Amino acid sequence: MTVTDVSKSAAARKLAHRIRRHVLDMTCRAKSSHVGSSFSMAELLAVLYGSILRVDPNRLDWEDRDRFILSKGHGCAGLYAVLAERGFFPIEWLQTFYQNGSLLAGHATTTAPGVEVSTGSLGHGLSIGAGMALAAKRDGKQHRIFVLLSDGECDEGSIWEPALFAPQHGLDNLTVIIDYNKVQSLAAVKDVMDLEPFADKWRAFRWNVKEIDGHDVEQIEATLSALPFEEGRPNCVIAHTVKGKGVSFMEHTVLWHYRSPQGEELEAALRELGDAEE
Ligand SMILES: Cc1ncc(C[n+]2csc(CCOP(=O)(O)OP(=O)(O)O)c2C)c(N)n1
Repeated sequence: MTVTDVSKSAAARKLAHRIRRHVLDMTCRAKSSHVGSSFSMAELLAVLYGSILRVDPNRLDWEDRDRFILSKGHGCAGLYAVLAERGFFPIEWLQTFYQNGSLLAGHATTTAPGVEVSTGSLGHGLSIGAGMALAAKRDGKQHRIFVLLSDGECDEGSIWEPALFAPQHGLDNLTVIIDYNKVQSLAAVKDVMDLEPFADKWRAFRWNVKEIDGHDVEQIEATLSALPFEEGRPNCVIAHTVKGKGVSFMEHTVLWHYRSPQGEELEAALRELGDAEE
């Protein structure tokens, strides 16, 4: 590993930490949540926005920018946090999250600068991303499309239709990343609609699949830097994660899918996460 790699990883870890601190503050202030959903993808967002995505906060309509779609739009607190950190809008705006009149709505909404697609009705981001990827190919463009799905989301919407469509059209400019935290809103994924053998399903649909630890910034960086994995095939990254990652009593729990951290629980979470500047 080079010195640059080490400092890149340290920066990604720090950014993930700052995302979690913002999300805790935002969901407490708004008395709303999806805190666990944001925590499970903090490292994925940190690496994507830290070093992978070719985006420019000063040129929102740059035609050749990469497109990122947070299909699991209920996790928008994490997305808004990373966009603010990357300078798409002032950090102070995060304090308005989920409040009347705010540009930062309770599900990912394009009123927030940098949000490409409004999402929240689960199961649609991959269809939109596949369409964008096909359009980019036909226009001879080099930009890439990234779609972040949640695992429970794969039970619904139109996930499996673009899963068929993308290989048919050789969309190697399309990458689906799945935040596989094994917990959905009311129960464990395996008890509601088991996805296993999950990687084999995507392979059977002719995607090139990599499985990674979704909290290991070096693995995320190495994997997403190697895109496309294979010419002519769409890319699938199954990121094994922990719902609520970073705060022990939130980890792996259904309770913290939608619970606002308040009082002693907030204090305890803050103690565990530690200082945002460290
Ligand atoms: C079409 C649709 N149905 C139901 C919901 C309500 N809902 C919100 S989050 C969620 C599931 C959350 O679990 P998962 O998809 O695994 O996401 P995670 O938060 O664990 O990343 C559901 C069913 C929705 N947003 N959209």
